[in-house]
Amino acid sequence: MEFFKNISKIKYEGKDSTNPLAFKFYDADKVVAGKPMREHLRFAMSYWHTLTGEGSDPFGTGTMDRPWNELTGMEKSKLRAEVGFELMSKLGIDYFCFHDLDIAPEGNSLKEKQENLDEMVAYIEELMKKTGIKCLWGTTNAFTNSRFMHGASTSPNADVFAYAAAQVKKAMEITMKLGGENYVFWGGREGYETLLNTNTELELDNLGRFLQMAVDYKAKIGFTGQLLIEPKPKEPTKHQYDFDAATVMGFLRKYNLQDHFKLNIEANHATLAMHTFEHELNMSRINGMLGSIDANQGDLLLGWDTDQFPTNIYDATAAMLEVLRNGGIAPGGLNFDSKVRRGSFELEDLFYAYIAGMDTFARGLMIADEMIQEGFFDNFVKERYASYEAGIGKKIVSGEVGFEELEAYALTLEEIKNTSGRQEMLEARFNQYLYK
Ligand code: XUL
Ligand code: CO
Repeated sequence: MEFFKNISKIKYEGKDSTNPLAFKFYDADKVVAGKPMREHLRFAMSYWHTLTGEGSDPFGTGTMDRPWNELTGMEKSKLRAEVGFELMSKLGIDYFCFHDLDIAPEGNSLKEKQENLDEMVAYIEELMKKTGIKCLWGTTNAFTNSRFMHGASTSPNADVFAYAAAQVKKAMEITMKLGGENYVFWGGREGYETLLNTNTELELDNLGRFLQMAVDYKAKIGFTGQLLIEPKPKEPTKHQYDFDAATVMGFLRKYNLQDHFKLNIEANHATLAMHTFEHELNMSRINGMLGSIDANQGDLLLGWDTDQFPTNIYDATAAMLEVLRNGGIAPGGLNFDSKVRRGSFELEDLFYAYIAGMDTFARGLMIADEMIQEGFFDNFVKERYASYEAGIGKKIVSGEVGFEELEAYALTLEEIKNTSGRQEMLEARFNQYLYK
């Protein structure tokens, strides 16, 4: 059955096209920096926002007009899958990401949930075969059900820890079955509200134990996907343990897990942590930990996770500079952890949203490539640190000197000369690339 009857495969028509159902910049097979755009960007559909999001908010019920609205149970899950695969095929999106709870109903027991998942995995496998669409990552939802009110692996209740473990075990198995290239841990409710009722030390140790169990089980079943942690500073809890990239990397080192995980950086989580998106990507990259990207954007006037489709080319360019400097993002990709606005309730709005997001990152990729080719910014930075390439700077970097030698050297200095950081000149130059 075809659900988007009036929409055919979205084509690239170039930047002057006025057709809202065409790409202006994303030309999947066009080679940029040595490989096709689709291989740089590895776009993925988020199953949750796209297929299970209803458009409800704290003040109102769902608004989304969806063909499955009247259905329940497995029937609803199957229809969602079919619509999702048609959407991806028509948009030319090669991957999807999912939580276990997105693809199958929870059922009345853990056993029933597992059976529902098995049935839906078989169903989705067929759709994958038919369309050639692949799984970028899977994860578990250990935050919606009320049993997770105090967290999952950081819950004060050991039964909840055990239940969450059973969920991750199954979610990892089905991700493997679907050929998932990564498995994500986003900290759900792993955080706390008040120290008056919280043993943070035990909770963090338990989180470390839980992730070690995941590493062990991954090895046991021979799952070869990359494990990813997705930092977020707040929401739903006041203090999320996986605050930002730096916090997560420190945590992983403390529990000796650093070789088994990389980071899934989400743009709106970065801005909630008062960082730029590119800061989080950069911190991950320079530590060899950049694994994947949840591409969205927040509203800087609001303090919560609005998960909007990304349309800001400035930010996308800065992000793609980091991705290119990382030598790419595979086996990770660029998942649109983004949802249409509550008022954009029609099915075709999903197309406009994905087209906007895909074009934004395609344009960002092209501009970032040009910047790297021309080398203006790289040369500026290299020049700025030139004092470390000779003389005393070289000795500092190579570890040849300590405080005593540096004091002796400093005593010989008559004048210290600095040069301008030229921030405004650089920002103007950045704009010139954007508006070419
Ligand atoms: C929540 C969030 C999640 C993760 C997957 O803020 O970003 O959707 O990406 O659990
Ligand atoms: Co996310």
